[in-house]
Amino acid sequence: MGGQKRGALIVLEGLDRSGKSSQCASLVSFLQQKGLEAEAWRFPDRTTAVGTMLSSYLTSATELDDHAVHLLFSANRWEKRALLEGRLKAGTTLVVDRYAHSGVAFSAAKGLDLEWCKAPETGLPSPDLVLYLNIPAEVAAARGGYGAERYEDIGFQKKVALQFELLRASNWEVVDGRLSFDDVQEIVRKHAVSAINKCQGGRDLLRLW
Ligand code: FDM
Ligand code: MG
Repeated sequence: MGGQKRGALIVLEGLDRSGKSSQCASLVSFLQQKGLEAEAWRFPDRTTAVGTMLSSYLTSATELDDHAVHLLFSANRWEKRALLEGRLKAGTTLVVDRYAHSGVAFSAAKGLDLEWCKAPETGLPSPDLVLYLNIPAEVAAARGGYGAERYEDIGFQKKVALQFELLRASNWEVVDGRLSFDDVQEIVRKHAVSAINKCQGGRDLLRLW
């Protein structure tokens, strides 16, 4: 074959304060130290025009209809799609802090129909691996408390956790987020390396859902 081997799309998901951001950063450094091409990504990407609208919604500077904001979160992924696919095809592994699963879980937790929430994400690149950092909402909240952003509330996070459970699929690995940072890190690394090897072995890039 001889073509360039693609990178893996690895997504970390979980409730707020489940440890996603620190584990993403740690995984990217680990992969880079192994000599692999790897980049840290996150959604929402607040640097774009759509991302600016999302950021002001999340800080409650603005109000938006639940459906409208759902579509903006999705648009924020679609506007990065070409770049994301280009990176993967060039051989770079992307470690992404939240993706379409957060999009669906947070909106469905507000009461929007699950299938309606999934529809705009249809056709986006499917993660090769979703690492779900599983943590009870109470434990997450006790970790230094939440900030002041919208959704940072135990009652709401419990609803989000129920929606995440409905999205679990065969490309998910559920990791116990109550383990120590080092223990979670070890499990995350093991699954990530295995996913990268499968992609280098020619695994096709699939589409949601
Ligand atoms: N969030 C995140 C959504 O509601 N929909 C989405 O599609 C995404 C990606 O935005 F409360 C929510 C989840 C979280 C908030 O995310 C901001 P960060 O990771 O805390 O910046
Ligand atoms: Mg947050």
